[in-house]
Amino acid sequence: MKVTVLVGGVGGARFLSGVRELLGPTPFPVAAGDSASSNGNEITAVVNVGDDAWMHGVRICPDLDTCMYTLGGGIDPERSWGRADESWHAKEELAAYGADPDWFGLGDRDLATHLIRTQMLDAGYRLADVTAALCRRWQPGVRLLPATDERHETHVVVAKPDGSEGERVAIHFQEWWVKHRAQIPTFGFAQVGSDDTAPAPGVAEAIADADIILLAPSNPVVSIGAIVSVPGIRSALRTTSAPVVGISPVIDNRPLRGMADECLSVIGVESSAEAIAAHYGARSANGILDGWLIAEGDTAHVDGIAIGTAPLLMTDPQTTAVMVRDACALVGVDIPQAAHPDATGDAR
Ligand code: FO1
Repeated sequence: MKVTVLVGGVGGARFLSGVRELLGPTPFPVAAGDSASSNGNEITAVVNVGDDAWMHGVRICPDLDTCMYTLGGGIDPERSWGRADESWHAKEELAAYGADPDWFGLGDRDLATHLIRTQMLDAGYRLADVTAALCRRWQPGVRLLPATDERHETHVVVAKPDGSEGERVAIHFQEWWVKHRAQIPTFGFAQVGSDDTAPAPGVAEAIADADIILLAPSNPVVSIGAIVSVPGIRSALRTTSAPVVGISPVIDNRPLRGMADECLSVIGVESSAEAIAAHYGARSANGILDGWLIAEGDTAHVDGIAIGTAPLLMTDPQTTAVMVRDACALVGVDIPQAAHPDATGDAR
């Protein structure tokens, strides 16, 4: 079974843990033509790179690192980003020199990841190869692919802080998210990067050859939206023979984490299971969804999209695995119980 998952940061990483729990780890490295894991399953995550930023001379890839650390056992469990047992000496020293930015949590252990990545990028390696090299250490048990190797950053159009009425400026997503907590007047999002942005090697194939494609319950705008905005990815989703199923990022029509509601309101989409599904659209109507799994108690009716309900709290990989099975079943893809030796029994 080949499963391809579009993921952002925290929610995406948790969801991936459930996919791995259900299907079993994908051996590393998965090169084209490699035999998949012992039970024939292969999980590929197409990860958002819109959050990526140059800071203090190093390239930071928050969503790739959050997935790698979460699945590799190095994530800080409280923050859900960055490394466990972290220290902040480099950050403090940079601040003592007045180096900007001083608002971003650059951890000492995390810094090693950014230094390795920056050195490899400088040596001419593609981001996909850098990610594979970093994963040799972390062994996430799924293949992590950046949506694109190119710069494709999310920038945010906001009111100019000290500008006159109506003046606007674009700031990097991280500044909007971390420094301002999205609490400043915001007018839109734009992807900034190279003109020849294309899906990273392996992404188009992972979408075309999949048995099923899952959209993790990540931020529909700055995570899933940023991935789908990579030229070629939306058309790949619309033409693949695999069914595409999304998992709603809201419960009781409220996002669980992050600031999905702020992002959705900026683009004029209500933070409801139905509005988000309509925003993604049915594949039969120029959109990208065949199925949409929503929280029990929420409702959604969108022509052309099969709606299912399930408990959507990702409390642990075993619980999330049940949710993943439900999402697959929604479009007739039945994951056999024995898909993975210690796959969860059907609790319900
Ligand atoms: N999120 C924060 O809210 N504050 C931070 O200081 C912060 C630092 C940081 C450093 C490395 C990294 O990989 C992620 C980091 N994040 C931080 C999360 C980051 O902003 C993500 O882009 C968002 O969580 C959205 O996925």
